[in-house]
Amino acid sequence: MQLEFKLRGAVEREEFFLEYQPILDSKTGRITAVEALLRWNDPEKGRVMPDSFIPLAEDTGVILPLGEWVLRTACAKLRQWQDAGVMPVRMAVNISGRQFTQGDLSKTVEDALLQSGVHPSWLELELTETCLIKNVEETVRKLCRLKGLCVSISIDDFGTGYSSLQYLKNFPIDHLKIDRGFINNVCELPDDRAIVDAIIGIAKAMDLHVIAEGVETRQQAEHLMRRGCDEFQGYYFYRPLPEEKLLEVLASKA
Ligand code: G
Ligand code: G
Ligand code: MN
Ligand code: NA
Repeated sequence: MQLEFKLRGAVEREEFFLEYQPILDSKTGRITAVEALLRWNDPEKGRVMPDSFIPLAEDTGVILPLGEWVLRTACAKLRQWQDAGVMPVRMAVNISGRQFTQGDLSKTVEDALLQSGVHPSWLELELTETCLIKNVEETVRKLCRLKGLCVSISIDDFGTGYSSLQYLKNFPIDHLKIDRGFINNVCELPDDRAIVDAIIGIAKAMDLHVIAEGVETRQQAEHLMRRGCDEFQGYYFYRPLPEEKLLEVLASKA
């Protein structure tokens, strides 16, 4: 309760900020996207990571105004960078279950795009399997409305939820992000290697773009590239970066 109260106030006081983790094209090594990752600058405790407040924000509904702040800020930053002539990248934003099922997500996304003037094709929404599978018909309607805005849709942490192939076929999705739990030991464990191969195979068959998360070694990157993975994200390449650092990196690559 105490924390809930603090969290609500923190949204109003704008105590949050975003970090950005680059995502690279596996063939060219160019940065094609960044994932926006939320941090809370708590005046008492300092920097707080999302795992310690997102679950509570979800339970209490604070995630709705907070998620709106993330979308507005991510789009505003994209616009600012584009105006400054920074190398263009997609911006991937994490959407929590409650934002998708309960909030009017397409309205929030549309407003953030209109306010910033960013072209929708630069915005990518990361949804999890668990949030999509709750009410499949409603999900298809919601996804179609979002796709109508021309944003792209990813399934985040793929492989950890229900992974129903039926819905993959019916949902208008653009990217699959393979959960980092499978990438961790992809070079050592035959089971994990087989799972990753299967996910890449399914994605190719359905014309989806595949992103490997949590790539931590060169061996993993080389293996995944040989298997046809399209994009990489992970500590081997970049950790989540503060805005300043990201802009330096993008400037050095342009
Ligand atoms: O940044 P870090 O790896 O600590 O993120 C931990 C978790 O928090 C991840 O599962 C990530 O998806 C989630 N997360 C990070 N930023 C956001 C956000 O803006 N909104 C939501 N809903 N989840 C986020
Ligand atoms: O659930 P989601 O995929 O949104 O989680 C993103 C989280 O994964 C971020 O908190 C980010 O810090 C973390 N992350 C990104 N790359 C790596 C990596 O290579 N290794 C590990 N352990 N975590 C990573
Ligand atoms: Mn994510
Ligand atoms: Na993920």
